[in-house]
Amino acid sequence: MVVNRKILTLDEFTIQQLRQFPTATGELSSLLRDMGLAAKRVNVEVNKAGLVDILGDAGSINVQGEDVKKLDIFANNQFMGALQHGISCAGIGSEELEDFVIFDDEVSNNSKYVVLFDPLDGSGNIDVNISIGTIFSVFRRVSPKGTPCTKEDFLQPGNKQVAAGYIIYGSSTMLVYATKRGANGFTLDPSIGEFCLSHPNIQCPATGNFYSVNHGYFFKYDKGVQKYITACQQKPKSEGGPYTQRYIGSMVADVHRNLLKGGIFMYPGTTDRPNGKLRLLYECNPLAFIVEMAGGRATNGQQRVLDVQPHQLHQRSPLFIGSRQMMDELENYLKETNEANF
Ligand code: P6P
Repeated sequence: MVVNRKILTLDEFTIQQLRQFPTATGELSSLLRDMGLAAKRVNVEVNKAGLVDILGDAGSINVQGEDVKKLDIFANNQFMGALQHGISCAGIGSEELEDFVIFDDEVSNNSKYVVLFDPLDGSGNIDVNISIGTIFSVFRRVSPKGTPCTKEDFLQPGNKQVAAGYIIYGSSTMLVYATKRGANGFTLDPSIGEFCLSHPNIQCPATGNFYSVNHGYFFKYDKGVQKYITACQQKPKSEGGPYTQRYIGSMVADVHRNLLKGGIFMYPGTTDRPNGKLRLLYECNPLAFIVEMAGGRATNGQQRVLDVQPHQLHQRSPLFIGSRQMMDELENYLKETNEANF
């Protein structure tokens, strides 16, 4: 019987990667499988969120007499639970939780990694059926194995990430993750309940004609950002212009489209929020890692996102991320107005 080895599941892919490194312990493969399992459970709930009237709104009791949790709390508990009951993670940081969670049990204290995640980014879009996402970042701990993980394990610059990924709950559900060996995409096949390799070795096109930004804040952006946005609108036809503005208010979806088709996503600082809205540790860093591994770039308007030294779990950062040539052009406008020391 010929086994179709072309369609690799996430588990088969991570094990295949593991086999290429005989000294590897398999903990990272196991961690990625844990994330995939939690993602499948979240996917079930996200897909029936539209039935909330039947299932009961968050905070109510559903027909089975169970507490209905807000979907982002549900998602947080799924990812935290999968990691805590696995063998690879010593602790987590989450957009949903005030402080780091140090698992502090014998297996976790001997685990190699810590994970930061936004369990359900863009969850405000659920009730209007717009794609949403989970974003995660994986670091090798710097504290000694055999002891509880510490804050320092989480507050490492993004260039120390071992892996990063996102799940997009959209027209199909996809898990995209990157290691230093590249970025790969897996689409959930509901008929077998497995993520299957659908986008091997993702390469972000060097340029594109999508630009993603909230135009409502235009007059609150720095002059260099305003000049770049205007340049996108005035691109001559000969340069693929005018560019198309695509911004759906769900960063994972916008970044995913730009990663595959080419484009730039911007969440700049503004006069009233100079550090912008997005969080460095579990939104900017992981997406920056993935896009850079696929050949793109990511900065905070002043420096490479992955070189920023974090100081606290929920700190914010401006974010400019996408195709290399579009990022280079943006950089020229920011430099022109002396707003960047790239
Ligand atoms: P604004 C969702 O809340 C989110 O964090 C990102 O997914 C999205 O790109 C951004 O905020 C939208 O923010 O201020 O433009 O509505």
